[in-house]
Amino acid sequence: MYVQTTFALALAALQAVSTAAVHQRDVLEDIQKQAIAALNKAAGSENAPSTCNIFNAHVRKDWSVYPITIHRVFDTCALTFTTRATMAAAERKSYTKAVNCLMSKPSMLDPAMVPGAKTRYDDFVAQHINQTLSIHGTGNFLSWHRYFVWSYETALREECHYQGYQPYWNWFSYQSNPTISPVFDGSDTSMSGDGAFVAHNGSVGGAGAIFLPSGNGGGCIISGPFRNMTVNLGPISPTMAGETKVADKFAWNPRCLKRDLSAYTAEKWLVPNNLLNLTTGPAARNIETFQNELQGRFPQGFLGLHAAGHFMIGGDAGDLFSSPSDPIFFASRLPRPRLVDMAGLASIPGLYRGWNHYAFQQPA
Ligand SMILES: [Cu+2]
Repeated sequence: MYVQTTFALALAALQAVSTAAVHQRDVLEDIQKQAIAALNKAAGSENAPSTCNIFNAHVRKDWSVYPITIHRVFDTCALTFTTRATMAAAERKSYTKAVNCLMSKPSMLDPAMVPGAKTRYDDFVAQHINQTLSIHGTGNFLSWHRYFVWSYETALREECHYQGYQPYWNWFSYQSNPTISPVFDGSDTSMSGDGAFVAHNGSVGGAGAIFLPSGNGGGCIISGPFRNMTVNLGPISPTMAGETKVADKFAWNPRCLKRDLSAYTAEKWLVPNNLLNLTTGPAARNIETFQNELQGRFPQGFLGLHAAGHFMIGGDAGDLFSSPSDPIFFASRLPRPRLVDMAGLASIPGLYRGWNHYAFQQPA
């Protein structure tokens, strides 16, 4: 098939590039160029979807650099992509303003059932908490989170007049120092910075199997748009040393948002070799190996890209249940569908059945 042949050639070329060379840019860019070409080709075919295609798909932009992003949303318009679309400062501010707006609106949940949900933002945290045990380590892990992000994006747009789409945080940038990333530099155009320094003995990830040393934070966020944010739910499964579990999973536990940004986690697991393994290497052989590699092999000390994304942020983001308490959660979900889409195009037979007929739709 044309697409597979094209990808085979592109991937062979990509794998021949040294890690050091690809590290300087978006490591999926070469694969993605092929994907966009294939999408254009599909869009011109008689089987192209008429209601959602490369011409009318929503654009989700990268917060900072490495601007090419391609992924899709699960619901109405099935394809979402960006092409050299980096968020301008004003766009970043309008996004964080909308998130703060969601945090200022009252919860729509029944307070008798979820007493800790005080705001509309909390409703999303509560939803994740409620379903945690059936949406992680399971076959619906990726599709559920895709839908979750779409729901949140829709709430920002419809309830808080946000004009844009959910921004994307590229895991594979600023690994050696996330605090200087435009995402985390603490400026007014960031997603807020690190937590204040609080001496503590690291965190434990990988279902308690993997020790992660402390970064330079650990305390409350003190800069950027979310510096005054109140977290109402959790922690339910705290991972940072010194944190105490809340009595009930829906209890009200108002406190500041904490982070402990970690270069250790990013440099160890969010690296090109792991990414290539998932998209073109042995892990892309089938959906089972893909999911296992993405979600980690904890007994072997391999945190995996998903958990590494959580622990690059640390603090509240390390909690399996209440991690959406940190607003970066939603931007942090987007590298995964992007990886799935690339792997689906490149390596995993049947992940997207019948390319010409379904063009990026998931298998039933
Ligand atoms: Cu989750």
